[in-house]
Amino acid sequence: MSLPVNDIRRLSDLHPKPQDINYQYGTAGFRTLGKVLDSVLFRVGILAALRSKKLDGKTIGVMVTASHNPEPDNGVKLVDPRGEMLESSWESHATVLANTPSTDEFISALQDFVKTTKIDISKPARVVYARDTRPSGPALVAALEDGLKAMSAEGRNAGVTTTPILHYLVRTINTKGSKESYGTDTEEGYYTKLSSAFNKLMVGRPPRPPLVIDCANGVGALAARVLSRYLVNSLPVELENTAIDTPGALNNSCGADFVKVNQKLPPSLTDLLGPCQRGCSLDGDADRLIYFYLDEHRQFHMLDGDKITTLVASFIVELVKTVGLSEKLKVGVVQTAYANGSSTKYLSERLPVKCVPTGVKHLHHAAEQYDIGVYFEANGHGTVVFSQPAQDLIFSHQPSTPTQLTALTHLQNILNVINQTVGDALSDMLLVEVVLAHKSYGGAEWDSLYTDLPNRLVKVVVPDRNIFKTVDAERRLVSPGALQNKIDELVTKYSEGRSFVRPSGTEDVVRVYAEATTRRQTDDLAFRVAGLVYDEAGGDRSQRPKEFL
Ligand code: G16
Repeated sequence: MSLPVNDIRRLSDLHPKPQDINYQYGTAGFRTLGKVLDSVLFRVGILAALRSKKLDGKTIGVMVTASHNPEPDNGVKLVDPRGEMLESSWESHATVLANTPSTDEFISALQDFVKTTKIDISKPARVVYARDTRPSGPALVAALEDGLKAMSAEGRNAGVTTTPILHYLVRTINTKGSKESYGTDTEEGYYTKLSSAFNKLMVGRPPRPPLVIDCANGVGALAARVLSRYLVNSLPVELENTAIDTPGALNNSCGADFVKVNQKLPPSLTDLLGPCQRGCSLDGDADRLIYFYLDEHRQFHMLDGDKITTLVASFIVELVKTVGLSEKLKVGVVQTAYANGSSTKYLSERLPVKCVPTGVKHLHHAAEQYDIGVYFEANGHGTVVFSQPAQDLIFSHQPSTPTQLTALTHLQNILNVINQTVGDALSDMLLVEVVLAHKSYGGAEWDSLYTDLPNRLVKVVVPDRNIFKTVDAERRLVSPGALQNKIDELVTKYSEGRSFVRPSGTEDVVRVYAEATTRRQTDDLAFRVAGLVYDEAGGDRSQRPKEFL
């Protein structure tokens, strides 16, 4: 059987590739202005069908979202059968196919691809897809559906939902009826699984003040509203920034990325959050989570992905120890270069810690090397993964004392609160709330586990970010030229100074990270490095941002 070339040609002509754009499957799939993604979505539909055929008809996921990016952006990423990110070797195929200039060249590239990758076209193709609330979403989904139609793939439209729910659906569809079943393959199955485990974990815990959830005016607002109905007495919540139909509101002065980058409260929450009340921000597709609280002086404190790692990993280690399984279940942590130096120091003194390049796919795979792997990027994107033997042990172990039995039951319920497929803001929020309730912590107690070094993230717009090449888990630059030496020299002048530079995989910018012992020194270091980056990349002198030193 060969490719349905006539159908592909007919439909591909309806989705021509713009001549002047070079697409790239980056950190989290294709991501750029929504209005130039039509041909990409059509081609991704075909690629998803081929991926399914290659994997013997397993269901592949497609999520249409640009997550934390501004509203005019959109994007698309593929999800592999266990709910994890697309296998990295296929990313370059995706880039090649997205960039073939004409329908004829696209078809010929597809034929080569099918041959070299040995795809059996006679196999079935199954794809489940969803989108976030962006205005460009419906047209892009229609283009994706044309791609599926061209391949006669079986498509399941999961509608408007969060990225983590789409990942959950992929895993549950593919494990249905097997002994590795991950739950019921519906949204209701997702809410029921998470909330029933959460509700059990909260039995007997004292009532807590309401949690304010900043929904970034995105799809998380819909999901948080549904979830809250399942949490009637266990977690009172107040949903804010829920304007999903207001043009321009998505991620605008709100959401996890806004809070992390600006290190301040979304202005819309200023009058809402009381002293010592905790709140959290989701991002545009609800796969990132950042917590915060105001102290008694109404001073803002942020609790980011590093703080979540510390809280969650310490609690899991404690439970494993109480159950008596410390020798059999090794807990480890995965971070990226963005992790605050203080968090890495705190964690490394207690647990194995690995550093990998940015991107959940890298963290997820590294975390799978542990029995229990806790991974969070500082930006609040992460989860906990349990190996299959670890899960089997947790559900078959026979405890010897009532204390062990209680801890084991908690561990089992925690496993069900966690969405192991990918970072999930709502699941992570429930997990954090469980730990806070069990430890009787408020924001201040949690925050006091270690003190963050002041840090600063700066975006630098350059003519071509692709000239920036990194090594050593993105901690060092090898290109352009002598830039790394200049950064090294600068960093030595700051107490506990650290800085690195890397091209973003989701935005057309270069990112600069810096930390040092004081806020003033940190900002000075960050803006000096940003200035070096701007000049080295040939940025226009007349447009040079005035804060760059
Ligand atoms: C995506 C990835 C994250 C990554 C982030 C920023 O998040 O899934 O792993 O940290 O982009 O990546 P970069 O610095 O390369 O732009 P999201 O929430 O936007 O999907």
